[in-house]
Amino acid sequence: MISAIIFDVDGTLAETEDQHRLAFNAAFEQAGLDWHWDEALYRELLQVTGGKERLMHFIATRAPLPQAEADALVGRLHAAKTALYTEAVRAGAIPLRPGITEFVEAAAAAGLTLAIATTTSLPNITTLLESAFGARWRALFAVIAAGDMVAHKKPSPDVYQLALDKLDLPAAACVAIEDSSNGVASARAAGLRVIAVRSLYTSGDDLSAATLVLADCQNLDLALLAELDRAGLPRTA
Ligand code: XBP
Ligand code: MG
Repeated sequence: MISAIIFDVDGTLAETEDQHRLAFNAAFEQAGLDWHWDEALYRELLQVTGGKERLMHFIATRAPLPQAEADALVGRLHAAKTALYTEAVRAGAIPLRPGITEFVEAAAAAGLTLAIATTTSLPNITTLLESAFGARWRALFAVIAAGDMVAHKKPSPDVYQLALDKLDLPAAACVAIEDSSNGVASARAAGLRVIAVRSLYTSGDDLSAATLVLADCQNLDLALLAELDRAGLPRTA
C-alpha cells in the first residue's frame, strides 16, 4: 500500500526552470559577464542537474578557466543566483502548477505522508513552499531531501534514498512524482514507482522508464495511487 508521496520540485510542483534561467542571467550581468543562456541553450544545459554543476559544465565546455578560478566563480555566481531566484519566488513569480494544490491537500487529508526529493537548493524549496502554502508547509511536508544533502545529484538515486531513509519507509510504500528523465531515473534507481508529468523544459525527455506518464498535473488523482498498487497498469504517453 502506498502511504507516502515523494515530490520533485522543479518542473513538477511548479514550472520554475525559466525563473532559474532568468536568475542565472541576472547573476552573470551583476558579475559583469557577457554570458547569456537562452531557452534553447538552457534546455540543453538542464541535462546537467544542479545549478553549481550546470555552471561548472558551462565553464568547462564553453568558457574555460583555471580550476581554482572556476571554483570561486561558480560559488559566487550560484550564491547570487539563489538570492535573485528566491527574491522572485517571494514576490510571487512562481505559482504551483494547476492541480498540485488540490492533489497535495487531498493527499494530506487522506493521511498520506508528503515528502520532497529534489536537486535544487534548500532555500529555493522552502521559499516556494512558503509562498504557496504559507507557514502550513511545514505541517504538510514531513521530509525534505535536497540537492546539497547528498553526494551525487539525480540521476543518481541518492536523494530519493535519503528521502526514504528520513521517511523510514521502504520504496514499495511510496510513489515519486517527477517531470524529467534524470528524475525518473533517480527514483527508479531507488526502487520507486514513478508517476511522470510532462513539463515545459522536459517536454522532449524520454519518460518511458516511469510507471505512468501524465500530460499534466491536473490528471494527478489519489485514485491513481490505488491503480498503481494493482499489477499490470498500462503506460500512457
Ligand atoms: C532541477 C535542477 C535544479 C535547478 C536549479 O532538477 O536541476 O538544479 O535547475 O537549482 P530536478 P540549484 O527537478 O530533477 O530536481 O541552482 O539550486 O541547484
Ligand atoms: Mg524536475
